[in-house]
Amino acid sequence: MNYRSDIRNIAIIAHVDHGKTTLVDAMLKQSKVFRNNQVVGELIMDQNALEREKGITIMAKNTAVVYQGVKINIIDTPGHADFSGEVERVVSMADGCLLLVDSIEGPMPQTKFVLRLAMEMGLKPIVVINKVDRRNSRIAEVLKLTEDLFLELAISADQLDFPVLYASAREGTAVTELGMKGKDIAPLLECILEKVPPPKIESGPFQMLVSNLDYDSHKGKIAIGRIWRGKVAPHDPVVIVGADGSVTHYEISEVFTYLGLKHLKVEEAEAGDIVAVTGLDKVNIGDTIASPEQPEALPRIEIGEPTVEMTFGVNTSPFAGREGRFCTTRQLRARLYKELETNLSLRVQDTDSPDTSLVKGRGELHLAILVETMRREGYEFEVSKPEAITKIVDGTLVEPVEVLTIDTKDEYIAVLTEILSKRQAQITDMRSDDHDNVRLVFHVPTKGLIGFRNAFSTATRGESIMNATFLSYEPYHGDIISTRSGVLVASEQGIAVTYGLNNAQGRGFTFIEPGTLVYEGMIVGLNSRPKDIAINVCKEKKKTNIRSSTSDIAIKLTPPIQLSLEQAIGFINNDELVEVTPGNIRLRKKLLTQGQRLRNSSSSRRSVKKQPI
Ligand SMILES: Nc1nc2c(ncn2[C@@H]2O[C@H](COP(=O)(O)OP(=O)(O)OP(=O)(O)O)[C@@H](O)[C@H]2O)c(=O)[nH]1
Ligand SMILES: [Mg+2]
Repeated sequence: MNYRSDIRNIAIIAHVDHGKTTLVDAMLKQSKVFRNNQVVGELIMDQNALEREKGITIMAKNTAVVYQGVKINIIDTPGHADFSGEVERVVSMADGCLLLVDSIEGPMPQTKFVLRLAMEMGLKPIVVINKVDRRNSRIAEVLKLTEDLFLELAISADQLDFPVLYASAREGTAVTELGMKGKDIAPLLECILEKVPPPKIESGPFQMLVSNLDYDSHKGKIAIGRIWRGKVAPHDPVVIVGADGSVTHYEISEVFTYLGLKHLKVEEAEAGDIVAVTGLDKVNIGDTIASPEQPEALPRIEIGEPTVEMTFGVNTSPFAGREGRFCTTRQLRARLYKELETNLSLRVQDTDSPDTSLVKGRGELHLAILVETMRREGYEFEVSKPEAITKIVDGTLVEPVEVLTIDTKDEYIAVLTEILSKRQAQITDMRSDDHDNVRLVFHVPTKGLIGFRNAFSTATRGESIMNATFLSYEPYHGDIISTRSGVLVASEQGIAVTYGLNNAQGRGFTFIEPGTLVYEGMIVGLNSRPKDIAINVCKEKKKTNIRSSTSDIAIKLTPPIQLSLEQAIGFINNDELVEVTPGNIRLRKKLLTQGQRLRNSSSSRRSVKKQPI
């Protein structure tokens, strides 16, 4: 077995927001891959529009820097638990990893998830305690907790012997000893060269595993992955070994390697490197591309199962087809099935209705990002309330359960425990510090977390942080009775006016501005009582000839609550839908007229002997 000393392949893994992408910025800047006057900004790798808006990484991405003549291929991964499939997809390209841990937050549930994954893949981790510049950092304690995590997760003894660096990714510095003054990120790059094993290379005919796909309007599909054996050059004949073992013959068009943000066209690439190749229009993630001389498949990538599902259907609202470019069943289905090519932890299933598909993902955010992406591409459709996916194991109904970690203040403990107990959560840990900060840990069924984020932000006035990570499947704990009050439903189609909305505000909160087009059955607000009520928000004040002393006083409306897409998805109940178009997000009842809803509720009352309390 040979090694390539001129390459290192590393993945950067961590809990959400611990600074992975910022650390990549620091490495890119230090290695001078940019022109001196080039404005590159922050979070350079988060190039997708939604990533930039949300300030989170959604897709794993490759880049590379050269340090002391050695090329370091870097894979930046997302830290949010909903995008864990992305981490699972790409870690097999690496030989080592940087495990980042925030110097205040310490190891979090997702830190454990990604470290376990790295250990299982046999990667050698380098621990980077990040954000050491932050006031209140508790570095020694965080290091101790990280060591405990290693003890818990290590598979072999040598995994316990890991180097530790202390970094401020934002300032672009890293040091090997606590207390040293950092001046640049070089100590980290040196540590990577020294501690990450150089890639092993097998001699023999070409073989690479496809870990990612990209598209280019000129080049077509781009397959990205690591070469495990042999060499590849433009015009080489190759075969693709598919999931079913099928072998298809192709010719490589072009070969690229990474440097900074660029793809470099090369004449040849060798085992150990991470490359992008074009010319293979039928390739999928997980396939092996190999020389026809020895077409052996590499083990396919294993991805965890989805935990949450919702329906995506053709828009059936009275406003259907007005705003979207792609509105038909065929277009919607084709788009969803196309998504499966790159979004590995997603599943799409046909339903009894030809207009509706069932889409399964790793969490509400995973699905919401897909909804938002499609909306921006011009799709128009409707989605249902997300539901946790249950299954039968050995004759028992089981459901997904998650670990929920909340960082909050003492004053919110009571309200949070109350909200969460209705959602079947059980507290498993509670730790406070001397400054009224407290960390609460719960085990909660996934179904109890749906829509929880809205309630959580309101209850803690946006001052707390929550994170949830899949724990295990457990026997079904029973249904949760809706915790939300009723809604205000428009009783007529038309344009909402101040007078009508003012009446609605007498009942609760409204979601729309005057001038908004509404249809019968559209949800326009939240009732303060448990039941839904129909209300005519288009109703004008009756004109009279008598001038009253108050008639000239303008009505002052309370500003409406504007729900974001994620909030809207978390808000709706089972008998409601979110209508998504490029221009609008509307909430609606599934049954639009009051008559239909009344008939439905009386027939369902007849079929249930005892009403739930
Ligand atoms: N004070 C301080 N802030 C940092 C440091 N590194 C990152 N941050 C900040 O932490 C936030 C999150 O940084 P990111 O680099 O996006 O974190 P990430 O791990 O890539 O996040 P995800 O990809 O969404 O999981 C940003 O606001 C950064 O500016 C650091 O060393 N010190
Ligand atoms: Mg990131």
